[in-house]
Amino acid sequence: MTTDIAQVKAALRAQHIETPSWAYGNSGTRFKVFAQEGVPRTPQEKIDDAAQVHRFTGVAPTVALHIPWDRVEDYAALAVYARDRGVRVGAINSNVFQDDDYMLGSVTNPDPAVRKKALGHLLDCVDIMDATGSRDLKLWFSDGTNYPGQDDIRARQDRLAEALAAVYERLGDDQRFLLEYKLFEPAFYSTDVPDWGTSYAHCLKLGPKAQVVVDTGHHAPGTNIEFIVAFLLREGKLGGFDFNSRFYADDDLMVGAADPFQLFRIMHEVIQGGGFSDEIAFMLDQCHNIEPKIPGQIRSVMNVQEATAKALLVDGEALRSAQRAGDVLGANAVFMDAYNTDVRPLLAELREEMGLDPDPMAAYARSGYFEKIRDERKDGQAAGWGA
Ligand code: LRH
Ligand code: MN
Repeated sequence: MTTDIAQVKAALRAQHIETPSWAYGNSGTRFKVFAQEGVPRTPQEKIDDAAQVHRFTGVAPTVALHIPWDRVEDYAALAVYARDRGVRVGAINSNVFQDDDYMLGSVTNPDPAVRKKALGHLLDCVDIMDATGSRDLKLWFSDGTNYPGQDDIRARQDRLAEALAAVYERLGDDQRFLLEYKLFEPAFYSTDVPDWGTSYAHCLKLGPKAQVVVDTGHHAPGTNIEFIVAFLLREGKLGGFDFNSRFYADDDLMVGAADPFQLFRIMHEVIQGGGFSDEIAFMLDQCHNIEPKIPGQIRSVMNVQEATAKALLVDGEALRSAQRAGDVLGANAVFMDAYNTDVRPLLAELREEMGLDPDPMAAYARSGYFEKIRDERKDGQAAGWGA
């Protein structure tokens, strides 16, 4: 049975990809941060740039904030500022990885005073969600150790569980937290939330407002990420994605750039698992260290659209009947036919039907927006990963 293109277009039109405020600021590695022209200096200017990505793609209506990188006096006013530019404030990202006190950990630190301080920040982030109307609090902990024996692995899990329970308690009925895991870095011996299983176990104990977020750059090489996605969806515990791609470690490159086939396989499991809904937050978490920021985000959104369109074109009936028949090559062929389909004409057509330019990259380049911000943002401190 051929796939209903109208249905595919309807799904793509309803897609919602969240861009991260920090992708518009300067970023780099421990070796160097290459500053770029026209980089935003304030959370408001980051929102202006995020609004451009939505203007040209039509599917990026929210922007995630990171606290304190996006600290403002009045978060409700910031939410209005965003709405006036056609976007909304999305997930609030906590940051307990840059303060001197967190050298030996934040919520897992041996020192109860440091744990109290870290928890205080997490609870402040929920206050911010109340002001911005955000549903999601994204929790990533850099907590871990560098040498065996440095601290008690079990005791650190007790401390983590205590903090998560306190945050869970504070969440409103329509709010949830997404617990992110990461194999390593900045800790190089043990990380307190190193893998999906640890995040899943903590979230399961707490309840429905605690979900797992899958950052596609946070796994050991060779990990079958789509298996994790399928499993968490089946458990009703997949809260969202931090999309990016990597060749080696947490490279935070453009999603789909390093491994477009993996992104397709992930989106296939999302669709198979009924995850193509607002219950799953599709967020980008990237750093454009050497490429222009706004075009980098537009290209990334297009990469997610292309992988999603290909996954929506999988002939489900043919696939299931080949699978039931044990027809290994047949099933794989159905899968690869969708992946090898050039969906760019379909997406260009869809953009035109949405009243958008079929080529968002060219349209942005022609818009003169970059030249405008380059001239406007000459003075002042460009935003980056510093508070
Ligand atoms: C950690 C991480 C986390 C964010 C940070 C910007 O590596 O993926 O999601 O807080 O990047
Ligand atoms: Mn992330």
